[in-house]
Amino acid sequence: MSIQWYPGHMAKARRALAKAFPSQDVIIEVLDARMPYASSNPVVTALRLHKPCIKILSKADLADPDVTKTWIQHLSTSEAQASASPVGRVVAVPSSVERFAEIKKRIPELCRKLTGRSGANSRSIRAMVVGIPNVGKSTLVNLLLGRKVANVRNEPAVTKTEQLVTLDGGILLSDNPGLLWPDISEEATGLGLAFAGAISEAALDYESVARFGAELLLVRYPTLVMARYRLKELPSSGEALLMAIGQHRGCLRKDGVIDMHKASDVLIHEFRNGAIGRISLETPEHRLKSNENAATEIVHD
Ligand SMILES: Nc1nc2c(ncn2[C@@H]2O[C@H](COP(=O)(O)OP(=O)(O)OP(=O)(O)O)[C@@H](O)[C@H]2O)c(=O)[nH]1
Ligand SMILES: [Mg+2]
Repeated sequence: MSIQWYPGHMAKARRALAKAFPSQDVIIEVLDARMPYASSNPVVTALRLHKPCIKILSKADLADPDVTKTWIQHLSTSEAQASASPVGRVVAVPSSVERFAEIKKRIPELCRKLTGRSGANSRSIRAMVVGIPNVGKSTLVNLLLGRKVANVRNEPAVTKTEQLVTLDGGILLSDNPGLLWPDISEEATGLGLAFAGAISEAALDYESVARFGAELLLVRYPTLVMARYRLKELPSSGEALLMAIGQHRGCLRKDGVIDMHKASDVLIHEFRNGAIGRISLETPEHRLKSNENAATEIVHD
């Protein structure tokens, strides 16, 4: 499946990003802690080049804490590595509701450290908050500012235009519309983004997204799934899990057949709000492996 979802405002946002990047000192890329690789926009990586970057792993309260730790190590580069690395200096930081006080202090400090500017000099620092839709960019901007200036809602494409704010200490921060890339060609990436809520529901086949999520959960978190839906044995497929959820929750059509759309809705929403448990959809190891497999397939072709 190739998700072609690139509405007009996103094409405009991409052009704005390309124009604004050169004048920025720090890029703050907000990723989804449950899938930092799938939520990392290749357009941002390509435009950022060597500019210092803070990668915020947002919604870490919903992700598996051990997996988040491995992502933080995997994504961060030391000063020594940065000079030799094509991605430059990256500091990855987990963000979640319970860490908000720490984040409010740490991000301005990191902006000063990464740019080497402190005191009055830090007044001129420009930092740009970017990332996929619905990942928590505006929440972060409001948090850093200490009051609500940006609209926050649990749906993609809430922020439509760039919004500039000045933090205490003078850092100029910009909030931006969520950005996807024109052709999400890797199936697992598109379905993962959809499962987590970054792609508008109107652009998806809801049941395929739920089946994809169900299969992943069965492999990665069978115990959580069995406990949540009070299952005695593990369903043999994503489809079977959705049927079991439908049965457990009484999602039935008038003719008594399980309503797969409703069952899909239950799974998707309970994953998104953390009711099933703290779940990470990908680990650095599994991503590295799937990249190796893709490379091998290309060689064999
Ligand atoms: N659980 C949890 N939810 C969060 C966190 N940060 C943001 N959210 C929620 O995620 C949803 C989207 O937040 P926004 O800040 O509007 O996301 P955005 O990236 O600005 O979205 P767009 O402007 O649509 O691109 C809201 O329901 C927030 O409350 C977090 O750390 N943990
Ligand atoms: Mg926003």
